[in-house]
Amino acid sequence: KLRRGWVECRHDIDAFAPGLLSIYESLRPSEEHRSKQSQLIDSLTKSVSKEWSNAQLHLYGSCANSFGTSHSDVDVCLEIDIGTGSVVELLLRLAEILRADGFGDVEAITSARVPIVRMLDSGSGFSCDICINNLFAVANTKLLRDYAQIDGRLLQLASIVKHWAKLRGVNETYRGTLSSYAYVLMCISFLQLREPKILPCLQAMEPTYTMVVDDTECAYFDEVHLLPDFGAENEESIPELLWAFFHYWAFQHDYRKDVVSIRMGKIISKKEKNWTTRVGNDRHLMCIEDPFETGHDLGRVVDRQTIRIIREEFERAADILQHDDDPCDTLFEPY
Ligand code: 3AT
Ligand code: MG
Repeated sequence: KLRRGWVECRHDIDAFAPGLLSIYESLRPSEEHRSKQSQLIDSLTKSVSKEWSNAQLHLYGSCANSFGTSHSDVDVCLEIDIGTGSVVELLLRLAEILRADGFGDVEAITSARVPIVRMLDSGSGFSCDICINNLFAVANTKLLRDYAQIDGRLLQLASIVKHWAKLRGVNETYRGTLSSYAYVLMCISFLQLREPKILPCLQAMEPTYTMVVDDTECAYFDEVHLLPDFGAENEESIPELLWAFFHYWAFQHDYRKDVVSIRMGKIISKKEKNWTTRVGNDRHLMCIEDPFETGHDLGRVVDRQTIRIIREEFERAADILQHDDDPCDTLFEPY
């Protein structure tokens, strides 16, 4: 396949701004959606505190990191001192309690990498995952939310990319493609690397926020209201950025050497991370470093076959945005 070098995007690409922005608007959760979500959290809190008075519920994932859509599930983390008990026992007990309190379709999924209780709230129709003491997720949720406040284009770009990934079937970790969280990190990194920059690197700045999780310090500059015009010098539009994002991942990212790192605000190398050889199931074919769990590669789920599928999707998307007359339709055609 021909690898293209530096290409300019088409001159009329801004014509697609209204179409793309209306897709973004249609994805935003409604007021009703939000209020149903908080009702669900309230009833969950009641059920949980009856049994464990010292427990705390945290929302994480897209219902709290501002990258949520009307299709997103509700992710909840139960923070609790489990003492000598086990997470699995606790989840089984939690499932019992929720069933007794009338929640529907309650299921404890204890064999997953992150064991959870999953349930369907019949009132709202929401699917809800509850995990125990996964405080890294709570910390990275806040980091993503803070990045989203700096420049509105992050939220627009990432929502459109997530939507694209869902419809094109490349947002399924159990099948070897990437999580929503990975796509948001890819968007943040991409905007940190624009010239002029659209986003800063918050972890490279003087920390104003610190949360310690499992002896790891999660620290960064969180006073983002002090950076209101950070990206203003860069005037790139959403269609330009979306095209450049896909173009980067299709033709410019060096899959053999590069690691995307929002922690460093730049591309780092597999060599310096020691991610050059396969260890166990971690193949490191496409590397996205977690900002706090830095040994964790969000691309580790990707294998030889799925990396081909993902890259073909990036190429397809870049091509459509470059050449198609009606990219807003074609781009999101279900695969
Ligand atoms: P959706 O809108 O639900 O698709 P989301 O942002 O809720 O997007 P996920 O449901 O994939 O994303 O994940 C929920 C949160 O869990 C996001 C992030 O805070 C955390 N998380 C997900 N995957 C990982 C991971 N591999 N390592 C660390 N944290 C993760
Ligand atoms: Mg979610």
